Amino acid sequence: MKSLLAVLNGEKPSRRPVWFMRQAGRYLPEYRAVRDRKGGFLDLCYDPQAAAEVTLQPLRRFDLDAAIVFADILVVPHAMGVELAFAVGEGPVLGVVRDLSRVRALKSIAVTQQVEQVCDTLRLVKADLDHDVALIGFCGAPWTVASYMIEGGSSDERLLSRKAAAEQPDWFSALIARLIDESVDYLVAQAKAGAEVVQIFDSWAGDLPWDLQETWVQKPLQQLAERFRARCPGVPVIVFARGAGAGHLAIARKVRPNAVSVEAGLPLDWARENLLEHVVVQGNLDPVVLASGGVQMKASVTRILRDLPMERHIFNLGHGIRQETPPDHLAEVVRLIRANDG
Ligand code: 1CP
Repeated sequence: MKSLLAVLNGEKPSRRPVWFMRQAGRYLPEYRAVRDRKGGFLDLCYDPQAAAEVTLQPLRRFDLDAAIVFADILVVPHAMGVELAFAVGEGPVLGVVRDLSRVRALKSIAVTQQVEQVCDTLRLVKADLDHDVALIGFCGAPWTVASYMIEGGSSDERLLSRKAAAEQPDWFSALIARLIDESVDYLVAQAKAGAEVVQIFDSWAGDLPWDLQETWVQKPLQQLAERFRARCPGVPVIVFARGAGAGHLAIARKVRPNAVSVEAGLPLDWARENLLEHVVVQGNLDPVVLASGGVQMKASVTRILRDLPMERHIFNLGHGIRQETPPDHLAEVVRLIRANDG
């Protein structure tokens, strides 16, 4: 069985599975070449041939255990009818959703071209994948995706979103509910198109105080995961609630994913003692340490390998790869992991 699937199913893998969040992207010259040829990031996302090509690029360089479909968490709002553009050198720019009439105008993603194109990418990648590499589909979590819709793009503090979570106006609850519905359908579509695992990215989970995390992070994740599992039993779920800290334990218990992905700041001895009896742990090399390389990178990798057993761990980063990362550093990390497999 593929190592990633073995670990997620509670079985002993033949080696420690490893993949990297944002493993396809701008740190790879071959990615930049394809993106430039396609004219931009969104054109690349919605061109299944090109998206399949960049999905497979990191697999050609590194001995990895998973491919993650090349798309973005903002495909869901885009398919729901929200305007979306990626300005050169800047982050995403979205049409703002901040009242009930805008929430009511959101469409169902079921038959959109955007979703169809991501599914076509999955089918193309699946047909080309080595037999021991697993294919991951993904979506953003309701809280994180809502924050982009409320702010109209990236934002340092996400204050409008955090105020909405605190004040709980009708439109905010309605927006979260709509995102749960559409994200379930989106993940089911990806599983049907060949995704063998799905990951839910809640990159801004750590923005909220504890009681509001229960309401706007944990509960939506729980509903999303339960409804997905009911329709796709047997497809493992990984939840990345970045910055949840000790909250990863509540997520493990309530959301009951197969694995939780943890940020670089989470002590892995704590994770071993508290999380491993409930879930597999994924993570958590710091992306800045990966970009720096050298002695510290080696020390960090060695410590992660020591702290978590191979049959309950998926090696990954604490957040996505940074653009300035030399690809050689990933190759070295993979070598260190393989040398430890024994
Ligand atoms: O310039 C470029 O080529 C675009 C850079 C880029 C890439 C490579 C963006 C824009 N998205 C992606 C792909 C992507 N995004 C993937 C698939 C590729 C892979 O993992 O190999 C995935 C899983 C994502 C997920 C994603 N997009 C997240 C969650 C993970 C995280 O990093 O926290 C988020 C928050 C986004 C939004 C997004 N997409 C892109 C940008 C610049 C942003 C904003 C990020 C921010 O606000 O800080």
